[in-house]
Amino acid sequence: MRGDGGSGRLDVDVVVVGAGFAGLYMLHRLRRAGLSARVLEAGGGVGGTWYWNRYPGARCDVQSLEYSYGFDDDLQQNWEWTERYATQPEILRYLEHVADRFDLRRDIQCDTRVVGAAFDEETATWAVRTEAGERFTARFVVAATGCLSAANLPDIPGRDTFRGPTYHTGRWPHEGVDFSGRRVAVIGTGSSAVQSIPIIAEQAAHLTVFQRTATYSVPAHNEPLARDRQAEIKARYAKVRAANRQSMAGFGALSGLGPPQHAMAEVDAGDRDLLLDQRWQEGGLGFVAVFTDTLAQPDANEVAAEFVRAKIRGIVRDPAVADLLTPTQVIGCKRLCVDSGYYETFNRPDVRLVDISSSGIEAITPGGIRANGEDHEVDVIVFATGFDAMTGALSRIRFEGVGGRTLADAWREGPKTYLGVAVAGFPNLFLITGPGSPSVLTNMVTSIEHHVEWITACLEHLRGGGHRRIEAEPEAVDGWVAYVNTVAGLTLFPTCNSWYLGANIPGKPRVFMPLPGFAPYDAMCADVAAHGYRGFAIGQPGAT
Ligand code: N01
Repeated sequence: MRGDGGSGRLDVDVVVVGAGFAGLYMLHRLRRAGLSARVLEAGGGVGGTWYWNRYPGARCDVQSLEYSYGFDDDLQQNWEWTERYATQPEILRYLEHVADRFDLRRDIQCDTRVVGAAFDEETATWAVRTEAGERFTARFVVAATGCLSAANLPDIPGRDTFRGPTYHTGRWPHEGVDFSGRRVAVIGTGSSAVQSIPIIAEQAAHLTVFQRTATYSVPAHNEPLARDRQAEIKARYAKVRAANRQSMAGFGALSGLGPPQHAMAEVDAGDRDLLLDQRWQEGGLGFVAVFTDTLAQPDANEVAAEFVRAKIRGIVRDPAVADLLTPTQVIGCKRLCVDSGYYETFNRPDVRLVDISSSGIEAITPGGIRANGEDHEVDVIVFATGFDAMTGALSRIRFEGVGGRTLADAWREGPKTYLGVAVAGFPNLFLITGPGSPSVLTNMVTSIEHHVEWITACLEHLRGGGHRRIEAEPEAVDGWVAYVNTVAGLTLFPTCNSWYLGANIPGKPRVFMPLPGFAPYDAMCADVAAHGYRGFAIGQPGAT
């Protein structure tokens, strides 16, 4: 299977980079289409996000019965989920089961980090390089690299002088971490922090949380999944999956409350709290679906935001701490968090919240963290500081397209794609859930299945026509980037410093990267395919 250093002979039809939800399903579909493939995975096993993110409390914010593959009815009928929201170990077991069930492992090479890929215009092939110096030649490359896989470890002065252990939530040690008797610092208050803080607080001698921006969190109301509830959903699984595929976010079919019915202004003031309370009681990400315009109209958003702020003030006993925990930005602008006892944790006498909103962390010292002129002595630091989202994993690979231009250069002012799957100047390269697609604003599994199926159909189309080359046209890319900006501009998403905008990474161009709305998007992709892959140049130049 190993490459021969560029003689033009193909090792495989397709190299897939990454063996998470996207890479596993991509491999399965490629095989079924009769194409040969090799999956190259940096991790020591399959699972992607669920291989790396082993921090305490890690679980999915989308319900298990929705956050799972729908492509195989036997699989979805046979697999038994144990909780409403699955834990990281359970999701990893599921993905390992999928790898075994479909005999995928023989084409997956783990511990193999892809560092570069160069397109050869003469042969219309990619030469893929790994960190260990292996080379693979393939007609196509599919980047199944994940939207949230490049960990962001902020460059805080003195970071490497700390004398105790440090951990990033997205690179958690497999053997786990014992916090008992330790003084722990957590930096960050996004989803990973919100999930891990209550559990770390239970174990640690003392916990200090460093908060730059207060976060909105809605209760998960996680619980064991009753057998009869699971059986009832499985009996109508096809309908559940179909409903999610026609929804804005790729999930929500299990909600007893359904999609939003009314704009905020259409609801009597007295009924608004009732609707909000129903969503709060149901819990989870569906909270923002309370009004049709929660994410579009400032007034509607403020009503939902103020409801959560009142909840925070009701839960947190110390008014000064409650104040610090109360967010001021638009709700849903940064990804909503889902928790089990997050705000309650700050009622513990052994937990302290440190506000670093005005001047950040001054320094990490050998003995702890300095902020606001105060030294906080700690034994362990947990970086819950997120990811270089959507573009980070791609830009860490040196993709060289037509004329040797790198992807990093092509995206210097922000990512530019067509449909979120293709890039002008990078023929035969496909992105799964790339920037410009709904991806992180949806149930990732719904978006992944959609892209994998679309890419597979495209490859079959090329083979049917005897074509060896496909490339997004620059005009199509420009049109798509403009469209994504227009849609994002109709929402409140661009109004805060979120990772959706790249705002968490110093120097990263500020561009709203995902496209809001799954349902109209999938129809647009189908339309492009139905019109002979409109916006793509197929079979030229040089190679048909
Ligand atoms: O990362 P984040 P995450 N100094 O970027 C702070 C998905 N996910 O790993 O908001 C001090 O959300 C940063 O502060 P600010 C989900 O899509 C899903 O928690 O930038 N602080 C923020 O508080 C999620 O959105 C699930 O001001 C710094 C935090 O660190 C995404 O992954 C679970 C800092 C980072 O929060 C990322 O979540 C977990 C600095 N220099 C994650 N730099 C489930 O489905 C950053 N921060 C369960």
